[in-house]
Amino acid sequence: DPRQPVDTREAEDFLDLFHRENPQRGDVRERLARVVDEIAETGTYTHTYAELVFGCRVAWRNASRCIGRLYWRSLVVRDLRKVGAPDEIFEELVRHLRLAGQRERNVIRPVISVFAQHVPGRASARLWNEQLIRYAGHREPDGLITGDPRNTQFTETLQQYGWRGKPDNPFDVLPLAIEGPGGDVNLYDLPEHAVWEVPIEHPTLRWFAELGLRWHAVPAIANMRLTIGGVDYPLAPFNGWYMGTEIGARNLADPDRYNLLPVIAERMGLDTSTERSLWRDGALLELNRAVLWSFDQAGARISDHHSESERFLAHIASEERAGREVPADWSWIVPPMSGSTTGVFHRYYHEADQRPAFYLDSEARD
Ligand code: HEM
Ligand code: NRG
Repeated sequence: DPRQPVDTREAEDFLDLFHRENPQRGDVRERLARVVDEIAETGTYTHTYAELVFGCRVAWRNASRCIGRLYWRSLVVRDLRKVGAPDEIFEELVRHLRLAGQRERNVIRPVISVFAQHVPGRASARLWNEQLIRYAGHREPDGLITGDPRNTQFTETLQQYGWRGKPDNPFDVLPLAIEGPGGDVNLYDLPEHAVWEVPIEHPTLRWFAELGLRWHAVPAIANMRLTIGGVDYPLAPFNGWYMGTEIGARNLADPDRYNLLPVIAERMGLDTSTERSLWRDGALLELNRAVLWSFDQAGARISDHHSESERFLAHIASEERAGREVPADWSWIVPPMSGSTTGVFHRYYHEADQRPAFYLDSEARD
């Protein structure tokens, strides 16, 4: 219920955690007493900047599907809690992308932008996009899809609001759809300078570039609700950098995404008449080598699944030294190719739903 006041116990749990891990912040009881008063008066409370930063970093630390958590302390937190108008939100999302992916310096940094918190009984602006950068799925008259089939429905929704895009471009960047608190919807095209893209080529297979593949350098998830100490932040897009398999073993390879393995296997001259030639596996390998090589060429940070697995195991070890268990979901942590060649495959994990956290917003449009 969006009119429910903040749960005081959740606020207490969070403030306890914050003060336990940051003893220099003084006595929790004083702060808690003021927060309880604020909730009684207004139904919610306002985090201090230090609480907000800590809350965002711990939400990442608690993301049980994320293999990239070793660097949770380095998350850059942008405090945009005063920003609520669609035009200003768009401007700040462009700034987020510019700060997160700095093409001229070959830098990708983990960043989160935290917009206005939810206030009981009050509507706030919403972003409909799943990620800040996604490619359209244009349905052609014959039913085939140009682009990313994952986004076909969302593309059609945008078309109902007058967007056209470039229907022959399989990598047609979608506009941002921002719904104001009054229910009006505004579409915004991202400027080119905010969208860093990497053309995909292969280190030895010359024909690979002819496939015309590309992917964006920065994955920026925009449809997850951040919850800290009972307070919800419905708009808090965040990004890190890619692990190669997300692009090479899923986005470009899945049968219901770009489905490129048959095309690549054909070009490689593999025997696609029988599964036992392992043509899918052969094509998958070369596609993933191409993704890593191309991002390296472009100076766009990307991790490979072997190194990222080792880093994640190091993260577990360092968290355990700090007296904390690491919640993790095996089925998301294990990479989608060559699972058993990575260390993360050969063990089980602590499964727990800990807060602060990111949750998929079930109200997000698709
Ligand atoms: C999921 C890697 C940064 C939060 C994932 C996944 C990977 C990954 C491989 C699984 C995605 C999938 O299978 O679709 C990384 C890497 C990062 C990074 C290499 C580099 C720094 C971050 C940051 C945050 C974050 C900065 C938040 C502040 C999450 C969350 C999920 C996730 C919430 C689950 C998404 C879902 O449920 O759909 N990450 N991540 N990650 N990551 Fe990270
Ligand atoms: N698989 C999705 C992105 C999910 C999150 N992955 C990250 N997150 N690397 C895709 O676009 O392929 N991150 O914040 O870096």
